[in-house]
Formats: sequence, structure tokens, C-alpha cells
Amino acid sequence: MIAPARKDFVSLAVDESGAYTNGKQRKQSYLRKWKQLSSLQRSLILFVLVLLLISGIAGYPGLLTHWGAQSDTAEGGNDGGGMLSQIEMKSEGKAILPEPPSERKGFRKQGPPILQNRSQFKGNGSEPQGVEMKKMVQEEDGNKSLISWRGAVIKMDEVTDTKKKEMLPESEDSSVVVSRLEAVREAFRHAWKGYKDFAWGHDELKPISKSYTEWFGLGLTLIDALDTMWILELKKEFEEARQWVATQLSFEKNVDVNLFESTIRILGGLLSTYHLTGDALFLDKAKDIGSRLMPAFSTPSKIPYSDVNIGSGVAHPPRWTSDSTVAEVTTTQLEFRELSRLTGDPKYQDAVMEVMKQVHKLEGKHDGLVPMFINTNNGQFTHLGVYTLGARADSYYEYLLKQWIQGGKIETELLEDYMQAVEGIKKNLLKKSSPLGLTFVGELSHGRFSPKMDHLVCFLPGTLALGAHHGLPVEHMELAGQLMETCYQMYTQMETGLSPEIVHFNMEAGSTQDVDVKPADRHNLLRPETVESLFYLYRFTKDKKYQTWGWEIFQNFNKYTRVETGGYTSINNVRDPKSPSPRDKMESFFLGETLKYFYLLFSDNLDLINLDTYIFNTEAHPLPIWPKAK
Ligand code: DMJ
Repeated sequence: MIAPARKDFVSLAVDESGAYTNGKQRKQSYLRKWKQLSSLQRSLILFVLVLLLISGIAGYPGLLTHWGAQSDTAEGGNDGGGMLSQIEMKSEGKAILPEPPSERKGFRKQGPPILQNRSQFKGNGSEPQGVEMKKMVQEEDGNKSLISWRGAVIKMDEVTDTKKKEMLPESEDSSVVVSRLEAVREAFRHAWKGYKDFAWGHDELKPISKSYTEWFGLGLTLIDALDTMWILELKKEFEEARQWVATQLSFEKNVDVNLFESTIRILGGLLSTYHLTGDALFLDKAKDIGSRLMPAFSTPSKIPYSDVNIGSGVAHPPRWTSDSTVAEVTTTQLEFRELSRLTGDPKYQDAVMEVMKQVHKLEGKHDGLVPMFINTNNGQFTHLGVYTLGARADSYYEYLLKQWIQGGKIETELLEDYMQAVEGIKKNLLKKSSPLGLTFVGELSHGRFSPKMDHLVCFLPGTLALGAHHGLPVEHMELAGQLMETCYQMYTQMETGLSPEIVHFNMEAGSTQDVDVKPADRHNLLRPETVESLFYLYRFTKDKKYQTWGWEIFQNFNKYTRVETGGYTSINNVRDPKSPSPRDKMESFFLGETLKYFYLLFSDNLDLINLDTYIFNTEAHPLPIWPKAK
């Protein structure tokens, strides 16, 4: 068989007589020649070689940067200073924030490192994003080369090779990966079709009644989905959504919005889309909504109110209480901190870090676990004695870790609180189910343990794995693996293969099934947490079973929640495959989170949102990890 001509062959030298010479002979003759030289000649040659070596190293900036970074780490280390003093580096009395991307070396305005290739298509750098994209399309040359929408030029005959060499484990069948990714893109397009046909510019699609719901009246689904379209390379859809943001989206509206929900979905979505695209439109919109949300922090205690009118600037708690939810007030930090970094104005960061500072010091925690409510007048926890990793407390834990990572792992109080909480979970909330012995996270209510676990808790395996990846104890990764199995079982033990909103675990010996579901808890809202954790676990372990589990779940979403005329719907009953009973609502996080995490889970490209460069907010919007503060 004749091997095809390849460039990466091993070369054999041929001497003048035509015979093949081998390396050993060559070495001997070089040695003979070297010995024949005078000592002056030898010194001269050595000097030239050393010079060449030094200039070679200096000309390779990546190497020097890498070394520089290492010595930075060694010197900068963890000095145990307070949270605020760590992140506000004082210079002549002024707070200095870490530099935004456009001003940092090696971090171009057009986007973080992995997506920088797109800059090669830039003209004078001042064109609006839409213009740039069209140019990219015109440069496509049909069959010969493929221009990634994000700008990387890939020759078609290199596509398969590149994927095999750099993206996939050696024996992997890339066609499986490609078809799963395509299936997610198709699902997104189907969901988008429903939104476009029946809910365009409104908050959420009602796919069965072919209408929509309005929550804030700000195009919530569209904004939540922007960066998903970018990541899935759905350029037509992204373009039309961008157009809507540019021409229709206005925050000058007399409407009450929930601080937490609009921060994680709208502010987070706009900031991450700005980072991925480099398009200033999204930064302008982010600044606008960010400043309109600020009145929420003007309370007697500085613990923010739950609601704020973005038109009038009047903030208030819910009508029936002056309490806010702990998870809500501690899950705006990644976004507001990033807004401060980008604008150079510390007021956003100051407001959210004041909340963290107070919560750090508060009485009423139980082994690092927090109650679910906090009072906006006196800044104290209320309704003490109930501890959960589910609704109203969940993302407090998630954001402790993620702020620590975002800020360069120097804010030690955040890490301390996180580590203490993980110990508190292990001590108070972890139990085993029967018959499979699944490890689950229950709840504590005034000293009594309840084997109740919300689907929301399934963010935890991913968060624990992320912490372990960033240097926290390996036991966190082991626990992540156990909890991941449990979350998967919450799907697979149901008749539809889809998890309910809440489960109760059986602990009595002789139980036939680990998971019980109360009639009121049988709904599925298309939530992302399990897929999110599968994504982290797969990224860090490379264990294909996580992709397989995700693929099963994906297919069940298609089977039971897909609406023929466009869109996906929440369902009422995951235990009845014959009649899952549609709820007629597609939550914005299905496009913002669930489909995005499916896509990232099935992709073997580790650089597609690299987890050493980005940190996802709780709504799956990736934000940059800050470079080490100077
Ligand atoms: C999302 O809005 C966020 O993930 C939040 O942290 C929890 N609830 C939904 C998804 O379930």
C-alpha cells in the first residue's frame, strides 16, 4: 500500500553517494571537526550559540509572561488581608480597580484570549459589530475554507485533523460529538422559532397558547440568550437579536424589577456578550441597567431591597415584609464588581461588597450555613434555624467561591466562608439514601433533618468541582462525583427520565426506590443545574459517562417538552410519560443556561469558554477572571 504524501514525515539524510546515513555517523564527524578547532574558535562559537539562545528566549513572550506570572504568584501570595482591602488597592487615597480588558496587556478589547482570532477581520477598529460580521461572511470562500463566525480561519481539510488532534481523546469518534452539538443547535433554533413567532421582544414564550408572559417587559429571553447564540455560532439569530437590542431595548421604563433576577439575567447577559463580542453596544446597555438598579442598595442597613423601579429609581421590599432573600442579596456581586472594573467607577463594587462584609460578620449562621432571609432595616438574619442548599440560599454558596476565583483568589474571607460552609454541609446536611446509598443534601429545620432536596441543589457538584480545579481539597471533587450521580438518579428514576422540582430521599432500609416525589413537586421547569454540573464534571474528569448522561437527559427534554410549533415547555408531571401535562411556559434560563450547558458539555473543545479564563455567573453568563492585581 502506498502511504499518502504527508508533511510530518521523519527525514533521513542522503549522502553524496546516495546512501542513507544515520545520526550516529553524523555525530562522530561533528565531534572530529570540533576537536580540530582552536580553543579561540571554540570559545567564539560557544559565545555565538549562547547569544542566539538568549535572544530566542526573549523573543518568545509567552514564556517570559508565564515565568513572570509564576513569580507574581509566589510574591503576591495570600497575605490574609481583609476582603475589601484586598480588592480595592489603595493608591494615594483612591480606590483603584483592576484594569478593564481594553487597557491590559495581552487582553485585547475585542475579547478575551480565546476568542481573539476574530480581530484579524477588523478594519479600522471603529466599525459597529454588525458591519464587521457581514464582512466576515463575505470573506467566506465556499468549499475551500471555513471561516468561523468568531473569526478563526480553518481550512476545510484541516477541520477533522484539528479536532482529532487537539479537541478529542485519540480514539473518539468525532461524528458523535458533531451530531450532538448539531442537535443542541437545532433545539436552540426550534426554541428561538417559537420565541420569534409568538413572543418577540417580550419576556417569556408561552409555546402552547402561542403567546407570551411579561415579567419586567425587557425582552428577558432575548437578552438571556445572546451569549448562547454567540457560543453556538448562530449568527443569523444573533444578528437579529442584536438589532433588537440596538433599536428596541430601553430601560427608561416605569417598571418594578427584581434586583437579583435582572442582575443575573440582564446585567450578566449584557456584560458577557460584551466580553465575547467586543461590541460596545452591550457595555453601554449594561452600564445603563447597572446604574438604574443601584437605588436598591439605599436602605437603612445597606442590605438591598428586592425590587427597584428602573424608571423612577424608587426601591422597595416586597409588600408583605422588609426582608430580602439571602441568596438574592449575595448573588449580584460578580456582575457589579465586573461593572466597576469596566467603568472604573467603584460605586457598584462598593455596594455589593458591603453586603458581603456584613454577611461575613453576622450571627445566626450554623457551621457556615446561612438562614434564608435578611432584614433590610437592621441587617440581621431573620427566620433563623432553617438551613438549605436549595431555594433562597443556593447561590450564596456558589458566589462565595466564584467571587474568590473572579478576584484572583486573594479575598480570603470569601474563601474562609466557602470552606466553612462546605464543612457545614458535610456535617449537617449530607446523608445516604436507600437502596442505592446515594449521597444527597437534605435540609435542617430547627434541629430536625429533612431528606428533601430541590433540583436547584444540583448546582453543587459543579461548584465543588470548580473549587477543586482551582486548588481546593481533592475531597471536594470526590463529593462532587457522588452528588453528580445523585442528581442523575433524580432524572433516571423518573418515568419520563426528567427530574422533578423537589425530591424526598428514602433512608429506611428495604425501600424500593431512592427517590420519592410529592404530587405538588412533580413539575419540571427546564432547569439547568444538573446539566451545568455535568459540564463541569466532564471538563475536569474527561469521563465520558457525564456526556452520556447529558445526552439521555437532552433526548428526554426533546421527547416530553418540545412543542411542535416552536419552543419548549415546562411540564407538570415527570412521572406520567403519557400525559406530562404542559405548563405552557418556556423560562428564559432554558436558552440562557440549559441549552448552553448542553452544548459545552458535548463539546470537547476545552477552549470554548476556558474555565481558567472565565467564571460563569449563576445564569451561565461567562465573565472574565480578573488578571492578578498589580
Ligand atoms: C436561574 O435563574 C439561576 O440559575 C438561578 O441561580 C437559579 N434559578 C434559575 C435556574 O433554575
